[in-house]
Amino acid sequence: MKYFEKPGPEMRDRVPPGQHLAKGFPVLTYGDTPQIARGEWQLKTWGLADSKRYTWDDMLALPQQDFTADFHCVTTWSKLDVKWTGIAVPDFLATLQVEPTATHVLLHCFGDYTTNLTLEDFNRPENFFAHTLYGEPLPADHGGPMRLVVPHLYAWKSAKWLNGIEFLAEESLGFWERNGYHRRGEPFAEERYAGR
Ligand SMILES: Nc1nc2c(c(=O)[nH]1)N[C@H]1C(S)=C(S)[C@@H](COP(=O)(O)O)O[C@H]1N2
Ligand SMILES: [Mo]
Repeated sequence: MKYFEKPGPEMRDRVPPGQHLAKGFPVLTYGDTPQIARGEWQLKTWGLADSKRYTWDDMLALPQQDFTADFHCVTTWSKLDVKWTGIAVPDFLATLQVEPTATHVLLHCFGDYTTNLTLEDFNRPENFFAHTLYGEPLPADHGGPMRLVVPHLYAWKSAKWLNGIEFLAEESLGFWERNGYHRRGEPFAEERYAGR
């Protein structure tokens, strides 16, 4: 059985250096997969922004969009054209007062996983909170009931089981970033590890 395939010519410019196309959609999780009911799920915001708590219903009341996005894991697999439904980050941020001094966010997840982004890398129209994958409720192993997807950076930035966004005036490194991964993680520049 073949698990990886070489990208065809039309795909080549969409597959970053050192990456291969995965068959299927692999699951990559550090630690256990939490089982969280939609009704229990909440997203908190704090730091240099309003301290708020968004429920499932609060998120579904925001504009819903379909997204097609490429997904690049630093362990060298990529998956193109993943189909999701969710809420664009700028639509979410429009419901929140963020202080002008905020320049970074630290994303927090159930199970204590964290990952960092600059506010600029976070607040992009192609980034989204995802609750649906290929028309089905986002499975728990892929981060359901709600995850973030940040297509332009390596997928460790796409926080599964997201439950908090901390707004900061400086960079605060997340779990993998403290353990040797690059602070930003741009796949076409192969920003895999710190110090590169
Ligand atoms: N909470 C949490 N989010 C996470 C991870 C994790 O271990 N915990 N792994 C990251 C990594 S390294 C990748 S490649 C993607 C994998 O997402 P998938 O399992 O849906 O393919 O989730 C990212 N988000
Ligand atoms: Mo990954």
